[in-house]
Order: sequence, then C-alpha cells, then structure tokens
Amino acid sequence: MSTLIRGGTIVTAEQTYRADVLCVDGKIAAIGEGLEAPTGCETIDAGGQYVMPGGIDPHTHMQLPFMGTVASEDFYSGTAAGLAGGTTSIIDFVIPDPKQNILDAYRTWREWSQKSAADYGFHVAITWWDESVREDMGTLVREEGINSFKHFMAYKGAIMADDELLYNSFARSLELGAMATVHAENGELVFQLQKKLLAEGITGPEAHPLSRPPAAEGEAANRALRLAEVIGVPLYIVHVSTIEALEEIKRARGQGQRAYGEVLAGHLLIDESVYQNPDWDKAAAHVMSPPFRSKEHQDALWKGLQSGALQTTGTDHCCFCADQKAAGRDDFTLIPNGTAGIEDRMSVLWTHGVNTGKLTINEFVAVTSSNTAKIFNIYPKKGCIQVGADADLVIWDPAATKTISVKTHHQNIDTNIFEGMQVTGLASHTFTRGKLAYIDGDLRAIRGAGEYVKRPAFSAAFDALAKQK
Ligand code: DUC
Ligand code: ZN
Ligand code: ZN
Repeated sequence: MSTLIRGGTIVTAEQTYRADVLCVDGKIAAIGEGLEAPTGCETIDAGGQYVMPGGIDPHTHMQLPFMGTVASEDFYSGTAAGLAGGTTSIIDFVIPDPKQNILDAYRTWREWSQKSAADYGFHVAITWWDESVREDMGTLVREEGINSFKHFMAYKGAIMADDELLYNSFARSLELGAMATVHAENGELVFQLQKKLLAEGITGPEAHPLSRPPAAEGEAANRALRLAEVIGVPLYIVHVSTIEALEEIKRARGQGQRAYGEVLAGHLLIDESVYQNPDWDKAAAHVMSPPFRSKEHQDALWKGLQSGALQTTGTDHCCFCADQKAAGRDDFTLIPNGTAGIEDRMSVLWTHGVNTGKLTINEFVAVTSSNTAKIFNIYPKKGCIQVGADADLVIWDPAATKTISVKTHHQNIDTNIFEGMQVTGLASHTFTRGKLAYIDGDLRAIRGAGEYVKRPAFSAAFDALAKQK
C-alpha cells in the first residue's frame, strides 16, 4: 500500500522545507521534490499546507477504572478522537490496584487496548512494593518494552506512593534503565485540606482547588526531584501546573539533573474561575488534578514551554460524563477527577502557541510530538519525518478554522473544556502508519488498527549515570 503526499511543506522539530513524501507499507519510503507516484499509489494534494509528524500525547487514561467508576472514553473512541485532531500515538497508564500483581494489571490494559485505532504504549504505575514488584518491573522493561514507571504522590488511601516506595522504585528504575515519572502533589496535605474543607461545610467543586494549593505541588516536585537527584535517576514530572513546580524543574535542570516537565493544554488555557461556576455540573466537569490554576501560573507555564524548561504537552485525557461526576454532588472529594482534550490539543496549541508568536512551527512539532518520542525513546520511529520512520503524519491546514464544541467533537464525553473556543489551524488529513484515518471531517479510524509500541530501556546512558554514583 502506498501513498504520495504531494506539494506540502514539511515541518519537523528541526527543519521546514518543500518536499513530497512517499509512504509505502506504513513507513516513509522517500522524501524529495517532484517524487513520482508508483503504480497503484494514492496521491494526496497537500498544497498550501504543512506536513508534520503526527502528535504524540504522552498522558492519557482510556477506560480507566478510577474513583468508583470507569472513564467513558475507551481505547477505540479515544484514539479515534485523537486521529481527528492530528494525534497518532498515545502513551497511556497501567495503574495496578495496591497489591495487584503488576504483570496481571499490564496484561489487562494490553487486552483493553487491543481496540485502539492508533498506536499506543504504556507507563506502568508503581502503587505498592514488595520483591515481586521489583522482579516484575524487570520483566516489563526487558520483555515488554516498558521504559517508564509512574508514581502518584497524591490519592492517599488509594494509589499514593510514599517516600519509601518512591525510593525503592526510583532505584529500581535506574537499575533497569527506565524513566521515573511522578504526579507531584503532596497527598497527605491534600487529604488533610479535604477533611478541613468538608468540616467547614465547603462541599462543592469550588473546594477542589482549595484542597490542592500550588504549594502541595511545589513540595512534591521538590521531594521527587531531590530523591531522583540522590538516586541518580532521570525524572519526568507529568502535568506541571504551577510556578512552584516549574521553578523546581528549572533549579534541577540548572544543576545538571536530568529532569523533564510536561504541561497539559488545559493548564495552559483554562483558569481556576471555572470552579466558581454556579452551575454545579459545569464546575464539576472541570474537576481534575492538579486543578486549573490562576492566570499567573498559566503565563509561567507558557514561558516554561517556550524556554525549554517544559518539553512536552499532553492532555491527561480522562473522561467522565455528568452522571459520573454526580457521585460527588454532596462531597467534592468524590467527584471523579478528569477532563478530556486529546482531540483538541494540537489545534489549541497551534492557535494559542503558533498564531500568537509564542512558538515557532518547529517548536510546535517539538512540543507536540518529537520531544515525547525522544524522552521516551521511540525516536525516530515516531515523532519525525525521515526515511524509515513510521508514516504517522498529519497534513495541517494553518488557515482552517472551527469553533470547538461538544456538539461536533468525537470524544466520548458530554462536555468539552474548550467549548466555544475558536481555533485556526487544524488537521486536514491524518495518517496512521500510512493509512488515511481522517480527511476533512471524515473520520475513518479502524477499530484494532493501532499497534503496541515497545519502548527500549535507556541502558547505555543510564549505565554512565549509575557509574557516577
Ligand atoms: N488526575 C486526573 O484528573 N485524572 C486521572 C488521574 C489524575 O492524576
Ligand atoms: Zn496525575
Ligand atoms: Zn493522569
């Protein structure tokens, strides 16, 4: 099967140039001006448009069992929605219950993800510790292509990792050549503040950000980074939402630590006023952790992205509909945490990043795709346009415009946090390993067409680091 994308301007993280791209059997086979279409080859005209690596969302939770319910978006509907927005790969999370065998949990998530329409991989959360977990982490890295382990420093009484667990798992990650990652919020502090707010009779969604102040994130980011510094393991902090956490990353990087930060499209563009909405459902629809913050934090996050202190953008796509959020009508701590974004991440970042001059088009590719591929060791298979790479491509129309709405999105959720936002710059065509999955509003995602992407360990680089210790 071959496709020739003709007449577009290729944009990678490094370069912008006019060339055609020939895709054969799922891979990029040739790049050059005036390429000839082989017999039987489909030709797509990309004149006046950009041809970019498909987006990679490093942070999604499809059909996650969480807070007494299950996320409404499954691996098929979620990856299909991603394809409609130009995202061609995701890294989701296996989250074992405490005491659940982590290999069993991994197999369960692999089963669920069979229906994916786009390629996918997994970070595996370490939610408890014993010798079997230590052993099984090795199996996951050596045999299953897992190279990152996630630690929730929040969610006390459920999946929270204490310092002992962080120490053991970070040290084991270093040994294995895997990246340690954290959700940085001080879970004890959040728990105590939740109790205090409820006791004071503050039970609505407006209490959610009050229970998770920026200091709770800054403290956890500092603690995780300091542990990682002493242990010598690289650390990636997911969904950085505050100045406090960003400053910790900058400090660590400035001291030569291998520290990375991800920012969510939602945290860049939505502020905490959403929790004051007198319509309970609308306020609850924005309950996610960490919460949306003040404009001051948003400005700092943009600068973090522009300066390279934050390297990747994700969504934490985790969908709960109004009937699910209603579980917390009398107690905000029971509102399932999560919001959607996979379909809109690329267009909102283009609109508010590229169109405002904050990001160049090459930086856009870096922060939506290439940096994630590099940090999680799947580059240049993913995140780049070169011969031999997977033909995960998006043809991007910088002039196309739309108003984001729940009425037209493909995500399986009854609300959209970007509702009413006018965006300019949209995917016109999305290819997943050479197959056209989206053309101008026509979503042709195929259930089960996505493949699991193994991510090799970083042994050589890690060996060098471990030796310095
Ligand atoms: N935050 C959310 O909002 N949802 C899923 C997990 C998380 O950390
Ligand atoms: Zn999180
Ligand atoms: Zn998450």
